[in-house]
Amino acid sequence: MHTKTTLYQEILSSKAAKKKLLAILLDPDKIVRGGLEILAEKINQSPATHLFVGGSTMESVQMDDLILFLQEKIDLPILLFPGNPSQISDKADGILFLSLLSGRNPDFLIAHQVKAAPILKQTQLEIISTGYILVESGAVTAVERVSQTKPLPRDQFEEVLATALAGEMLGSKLIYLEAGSGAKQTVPIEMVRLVAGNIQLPLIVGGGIVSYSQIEAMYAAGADLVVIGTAFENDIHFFEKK
Ligand code: 1GP
Repeated sequence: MHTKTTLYQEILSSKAAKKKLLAILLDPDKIVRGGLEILAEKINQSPATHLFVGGSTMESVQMDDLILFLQEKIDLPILLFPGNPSQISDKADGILFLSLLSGRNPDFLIAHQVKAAPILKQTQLEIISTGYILVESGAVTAVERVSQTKPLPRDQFEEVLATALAGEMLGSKLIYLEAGSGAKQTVPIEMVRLVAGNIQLPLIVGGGIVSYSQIEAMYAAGADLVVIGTAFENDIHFFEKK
């Protein structure tokens, strides 16, 4: 178990030291139980610095079992990346406490958070407030479907930056630019550059990133942490193919 309150400090220190971070996102719905041992082995061999765990329909009881297994096998901080409050597990190290700032659905802006707060209060999880910004990526993604919100258009750079700035001013600790899991197109590189250059907060970028060159391009544009979900899900050897 990683020590409480240090995860965010570690992210800040990494940013200050220009050490780039990489999270593997595991969607519990898509994990094949029989494949967990090999999955853990591949994660351990990968350059990942964090594990994000989250999905759209997962029940917390299964989440507990999965996280306990991962804690035992993998020495990386585990952060929940929840689709809804039922996915909270106190077995993880922390939680990205998301507010979907790009949308105008109050459920995902504040109502789920109100429901989650008393539950989180009972846990030891490190809570990391995250301004979550969905950017259009060519097709309807699960985030759009589940949240019933529209992503921000991919040519509206100023709107995306204004949203990120609002998140920073509201007190988010991280900004997450999201194209959506399995997105056809990533968040535009120039949009990442604009946002990274105008906020102080660590910037997470994810969605549709399927190659090392894209990861490097996101880092070069100013992303502090890149998230890889689908590419690793589809190919467990992804990180061996640098
Ligand atoms: C989704 O940003 C993450 O929330 C990761 O997306 O599955 O496309 O890598 P991918």
